[in-house]
Amino acid sequence: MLLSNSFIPILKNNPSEAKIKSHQLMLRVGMIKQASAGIYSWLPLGFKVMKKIEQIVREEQNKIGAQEILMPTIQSSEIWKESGRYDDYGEEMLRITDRQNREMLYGPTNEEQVTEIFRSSIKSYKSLPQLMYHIQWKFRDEIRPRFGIMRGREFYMKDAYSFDVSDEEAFFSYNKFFLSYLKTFKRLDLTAIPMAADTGPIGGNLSHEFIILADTGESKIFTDKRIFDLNSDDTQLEKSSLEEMRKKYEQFYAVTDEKFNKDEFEKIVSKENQLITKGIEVGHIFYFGDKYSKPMNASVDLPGGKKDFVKMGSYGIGVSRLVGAIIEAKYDEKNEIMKWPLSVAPYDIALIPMINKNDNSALVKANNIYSELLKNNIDALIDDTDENFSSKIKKMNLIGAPYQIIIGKKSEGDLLEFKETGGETQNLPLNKIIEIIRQDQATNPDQPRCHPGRVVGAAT
Ligand code: 5CA
Repeated sequence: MLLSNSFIPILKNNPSEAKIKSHQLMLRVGMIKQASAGIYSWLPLGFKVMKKIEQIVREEQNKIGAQEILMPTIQSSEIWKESGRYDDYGEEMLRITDRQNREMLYGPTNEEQVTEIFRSSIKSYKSLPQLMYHIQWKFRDEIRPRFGIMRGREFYMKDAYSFDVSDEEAFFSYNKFFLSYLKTFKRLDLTAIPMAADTGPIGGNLSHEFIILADTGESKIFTDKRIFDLNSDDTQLEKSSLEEMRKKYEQFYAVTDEKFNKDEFEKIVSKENQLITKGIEVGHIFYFGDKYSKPMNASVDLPGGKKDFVKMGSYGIGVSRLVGAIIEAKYDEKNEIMKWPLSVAPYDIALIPMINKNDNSALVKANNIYSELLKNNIDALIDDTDENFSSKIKKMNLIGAPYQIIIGKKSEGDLLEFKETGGETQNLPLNKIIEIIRQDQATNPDQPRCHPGRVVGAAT
């Protein structure tokens, strides 16, 4: 893609209304544009990143056997009256009346809708478990929308729901999502810590928030540092292995402030292992048994002939929030350098030719490199504008493709000036560069790579 053809409206300076670095960068490089308070349009750069995150989330859901559906954004109030949440949800719910005077609402979450789908078809334990998810816009009329898409009113969420015959089976489902979340965040190059959490308006008594550390996060956390050394790499998708994995995490104290108890913390965690800091909640999982199935009468036949209400859990990931969370984790604000993880980068590599008025050769060379990269499934952005070199570099550092090639006087012959964004320059031939990027891609093999936009072969 040529920069001159892209809609990437970059601002010269940091927008003054943005208080945290993710919001600053997203406005600065034109990833989003505010439509009204807490509501945003997603422009090409931001949209591309969000869609790549969505795809990773989707693949990891599919791996645990969750089935993708799509429920509407607009729901009928009837089902919410059945569950009893229509009144409880309060002013965060955006209520709408249609022309027949029916009470509708813009869904803040989908427990009721999915329970209604389930109960109309599934009648027997034999069809269980069922795991279903969708990735859909939500609306919550947050009293204080802030930090851009981090706490929006409209936001994009992956929400999944599990249906099981017993508590034991339901914990198995819960643990599958627990593992799936650890793997999802790892593929996004984030360390997310599962923390015991309150259940709020979703309900139930078992819940974990997945938190990434960030000074600008809205969640206060209290934890044993050693939890950061854990990983879930050896976990198998079967009951005992998953239980073991969850126990491994739960052995360490890790809670958000709603669950915090100072005496307990100081008693359980040695001084040197105590960590009190802030973080961003990127996912939240809940087990709530028959909280919805009972009032909504979603029951199944059991093996012995009796009936029981199905046992449910729900599992959310803030897909749009993750765009900001990755920036909070990766953006070097001081030097104004963003380096996206390759798995979600809007472009894999930036080509920066030094063009002057009467010599087009660097751009021709950039186009040839572009075609070669494309053949290898590497998606490049060429800065074909005639701005000066330092402002080109500045711009590309903000856009954040994880690799850069500078095509200037020095790149005569086979060797190119190549670097990881923000890193040291190396002089390498193109085939070696391709090898490095291909290797990086291979650490994330499921990700479909190239989104070539407009092919530039014809440019001169
Ligand atoms: N039904 C449950 C699980 S599917 C649920 O709604 N959980 S939640 O309320 O915790 O939301 C799930 C995730 O959505 C959160 O962990 C957070 O990452 C994201 N999220 C929640 N509210 C917002 C918001 N206002 N703006 C952006 N992301 C949000």
